[in-house]
Amino acid sequence: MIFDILSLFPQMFASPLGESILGKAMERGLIETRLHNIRDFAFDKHQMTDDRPFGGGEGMVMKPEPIVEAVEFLRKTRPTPLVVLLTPQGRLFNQRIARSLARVPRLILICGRYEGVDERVAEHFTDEQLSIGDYVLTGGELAAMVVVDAVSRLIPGVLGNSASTDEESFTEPLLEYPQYTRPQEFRGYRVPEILLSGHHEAIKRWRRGQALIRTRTRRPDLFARMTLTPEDEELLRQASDEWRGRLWKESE
Ligand code: 9D3
Repeated sequence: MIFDILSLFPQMFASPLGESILGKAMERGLIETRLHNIRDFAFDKHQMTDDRPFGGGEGMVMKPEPIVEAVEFLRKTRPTPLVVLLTPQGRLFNQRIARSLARVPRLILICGRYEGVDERVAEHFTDEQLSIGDYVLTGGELAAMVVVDAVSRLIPGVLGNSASTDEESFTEPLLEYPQYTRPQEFRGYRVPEILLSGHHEAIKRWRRGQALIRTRTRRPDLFARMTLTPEDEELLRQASDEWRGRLWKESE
């Protein structure tokens, strides 16, 4: 999988993509990131990449020529890339989109800066526009890194072998249960007794109950999409009772 990243700040990508899992995947040739400075495709005397908005208004807009020059240069080489623009106006990136992008052999990720990119780039020279969420970033770079990370871990071999990413696509929209490790008591806070019991079936049920109750309280949007079994209903009741008991004890 090849990621061609177009940015005015390609150095921003060095460390996040060079470390840890993605760094290893890069060394092993499973993924490749090619960083391109948009300024290198600005062929006027001052290598201008931005200009004032037509119609007036605050800030600057990225000029279309350098970005389109870069895209057309990269499009000439195989495999033919899918062109993605990172923009607050894009489709909301999610795991389903990550899975579909992981099947493409090559992506061009265009990172905007300032107030954004000339609309003609978005409209006529890209295949897809993506946003990573409803908050304001200073540019598309961090959003591109999120996409590279989420897509790369779906490439076979990138995560070693352990937890299969195929499985993820079939699992429920459920938050995970809480995890604990040693020590058994940390600053007076104990690990839930059930996890030390060695009773594997009971532990499994407790974890399911925890996952269900956290999803209901923290992510009602996900919870609404679930179909609960009668056992789930019972586990939820037990988990809520336990939770109420804990609140009660604390207020005593
Ligand atoms: C404060 C500037 N805003 C005008 C009132 C518009 C604006 C322009 C450019 C807001 C953010 C940006 C830079 N952001 C991105 O390029 C971006 C982004 C984001 O900000 N949030 C979530 N996903 C993305 S993808 C690209």
